[in-house]
Amino acid sequence: MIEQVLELARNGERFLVACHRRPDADSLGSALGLIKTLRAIGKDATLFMPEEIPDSLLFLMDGEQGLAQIPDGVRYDATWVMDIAAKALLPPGFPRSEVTGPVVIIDHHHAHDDVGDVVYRDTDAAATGEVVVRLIDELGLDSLPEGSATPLYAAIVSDTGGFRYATTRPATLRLGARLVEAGADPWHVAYQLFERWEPARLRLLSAIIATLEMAFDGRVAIMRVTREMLEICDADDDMVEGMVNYARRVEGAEIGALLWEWRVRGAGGNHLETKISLRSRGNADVSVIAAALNGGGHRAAAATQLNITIDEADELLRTELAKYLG
Ligand SMILES: [Mn+2]
Repeated sequence: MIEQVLELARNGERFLVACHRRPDADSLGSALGLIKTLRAIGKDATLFMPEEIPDSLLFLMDGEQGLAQIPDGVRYDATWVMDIAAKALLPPGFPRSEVTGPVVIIDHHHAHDDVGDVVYRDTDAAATGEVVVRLIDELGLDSLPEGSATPLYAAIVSDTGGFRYATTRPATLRLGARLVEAGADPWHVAYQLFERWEPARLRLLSAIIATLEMAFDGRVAIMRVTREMLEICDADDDMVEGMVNYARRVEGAEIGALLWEWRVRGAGGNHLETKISLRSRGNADVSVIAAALNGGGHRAAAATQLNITIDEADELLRTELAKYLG
């Protein structure tokens, strides 16, 4: 499978590189790392970015400009989509296949559907950024491409929670060292990703923590965030990212859950849906619970989005938790 991907990279001339919907540091860092790599082997590579990039990730762009829309008549030899597990997570306005050429998936998610024409997915990798480094090495580049160290380091730091999660292997740490040797600055990246909260985000954290409820004899910690809470805190949806991890922190809780009232902007006007984010401390496999609720993800982190109210989602979640926990 990697041979097919390498061949595509070598034989094509003009590539588009995209992230999953609502890009995170792994998706965007991998995309930028791949773009620098493709350029290093003499190819033309462009970032497709139809969505606004969260403030905390802007430092990764480093002068790179994303295309929000593909100009008329442009055709690509292939389009790479980074860190994507499901068709539903393709970015909004993802171009038609005549424009994209073959869609190449570079990913590391265990739970996934059959998105993409060519797939290179390493479910042992801690981050898609790690998979990109493998591509760099397999392409025979003798050093990491100029400008790739910081985005790839950020991808790995983000998906391993700062080299803390169980996905962190000796190879992950060695790769971190290699990227730092190549110029990535650990504090700069950690500061941008984790240590730069606006006051509104802290207010939101406080409001979310106030909703904390222990269920199933303390085995599950459940929190929620509503549109009203976001409004009162003057916070936006990007600030909710990662809040679910606070539920996992509760001593004794095997599973942390965050119910998130989510505004969907559609042609027929706005309506509210509910996202459920799940985290496991280690033993529970939350991707099973997410899958039962029409979602997906990893063993330790999974999510779903349901077209029901937050109270209905809460009830449904508890039903599935009861089944899972027995
Ligand atoms: Mn990832």
